[in-house]
Amino acid sequence: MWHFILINAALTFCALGSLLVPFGVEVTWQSQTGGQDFRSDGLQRLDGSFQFEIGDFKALRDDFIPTSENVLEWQSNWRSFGVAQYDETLRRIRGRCFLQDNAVFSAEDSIFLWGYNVLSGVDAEWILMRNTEDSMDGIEWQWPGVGPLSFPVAIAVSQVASSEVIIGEVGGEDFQMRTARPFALDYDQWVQNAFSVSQQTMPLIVSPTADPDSDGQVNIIEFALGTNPLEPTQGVELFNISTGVSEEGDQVIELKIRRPQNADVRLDLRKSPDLTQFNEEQIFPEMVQTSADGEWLIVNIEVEKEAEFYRLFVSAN
Ligand SMILES: [Ca+2]
Repeated sequence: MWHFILINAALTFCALGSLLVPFGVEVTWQSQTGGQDFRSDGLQRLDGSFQFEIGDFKALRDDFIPTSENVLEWQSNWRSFGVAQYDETLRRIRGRCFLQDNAVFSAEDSIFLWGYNVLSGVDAEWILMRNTEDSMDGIEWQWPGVGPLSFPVAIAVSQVASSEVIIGEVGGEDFQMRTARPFALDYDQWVQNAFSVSQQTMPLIVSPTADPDSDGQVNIIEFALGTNPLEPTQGVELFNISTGVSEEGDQVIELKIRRPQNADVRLDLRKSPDLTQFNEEQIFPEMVQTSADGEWLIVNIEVEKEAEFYRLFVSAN
């Protein structure tokens, strides 16, 4: 058992920080070993594809409140202090972060623990915990107010080492957490989030083929990319094409299509001999490539003729 003594402990390691480490403090954050930690189905245990970040949502502004309905906006507002991979052997997370001061642990500020799996886009899941200010004993950490699941989890600074943040279950002995599936927006929901009420009545602004910010990306593509349809976006493309050579020495064209993460959108790649007729058969990607700028679906096309045409259909599901 431990007690929630976050505020006192925060004061303690503030003093430690100023005495021992003049320019900052290292904070260890971890959950208890042997946690009962499950994916959203409540059956599969968390595995090493999950990573957790400790941080806050103040990258862009001070008053952003994450909910399950604005998941699309989390990344751009997120300020990460540290990352840790879930240890599936010990069934815990444990990370260290180095902070210039411990103000983020004060009662006035909310820091968050954000977990998500990094391997699969369609099967992506997340969990988000934050501190609340309504406990007399300290700051408890709970799910955001709006969420598909309500599993209370708590976080506290350990009494043993004042620079250690422990995550545990409220009112129970075993730590337990369970992830949620991401909120995949459909087109109408995206329109409601992206445009003002008056704009939503104007088809020239909100239709899937409109391009109100004149950046060349129509709304359905902005939806698939998760970009802002009212601010021109540079350098984020739905697909790109490059040439290469296959293992057999043949010339190939590599088509990379960005995999939509949180948009309920359908992508169909079709081949055409003349840009008039398009084959019924959909071309499926051969692999998924994960890189720093996201996940890409890869299609390798062998060059058989002087010219071949392909068209990528993007439609709302
Ligand atoms: Ca646009």
